[in-house]
Amino acid sequence: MSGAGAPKIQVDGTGLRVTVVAASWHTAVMDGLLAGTRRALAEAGVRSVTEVRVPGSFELPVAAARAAETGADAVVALGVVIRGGTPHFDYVCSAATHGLTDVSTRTGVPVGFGLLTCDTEEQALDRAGLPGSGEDKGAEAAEAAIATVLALRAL
Ligand code: DLZ
Repeated sequence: MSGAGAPKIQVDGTGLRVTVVAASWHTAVMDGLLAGTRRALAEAGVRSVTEVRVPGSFELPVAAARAAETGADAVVALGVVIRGGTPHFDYVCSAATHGLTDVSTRTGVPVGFGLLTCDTEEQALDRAGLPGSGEDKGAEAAEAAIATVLALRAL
């Protein structure tokens, strides 16, 4: 999937409570994603930010669900899964993706999807918002979550 065509989203998140749930595998990439999310939330004026770390991306949905059910206006889910030599990659990616989708549609609380599913660590680093990266998926996920809160309020 290409990042070309991504919208430039300007969001005002003043007064929102946002919870960031973040997996712990692939430290360098996760550091970049977290930094991008923090930067985007600060630029959007979000003052109430809670961060929770879970072991792996498989655990993201249950943490996102708890956050959504206990008062967060939006959740940003961050993780990195790198393909290995077994089908494990597909199971973890599928479970995390379906789980996060279920949380957002079931609770009505938007979940920003900052889960990188990559063939190589190089691909993940290029999307992590680090110096030299081509994309900043942590920031994009935060902006999308806030933008969706605002969109839902208009319905
Ligand atoms: C087991 C596993 C593997 C092989 N790879 C990753 C990965 O690349 N990224 C990630 O976030 N988590 C990985 N995990 C851990 C699983 O997500 C999960 O934490 C464990 O299976 C324990 O439930």
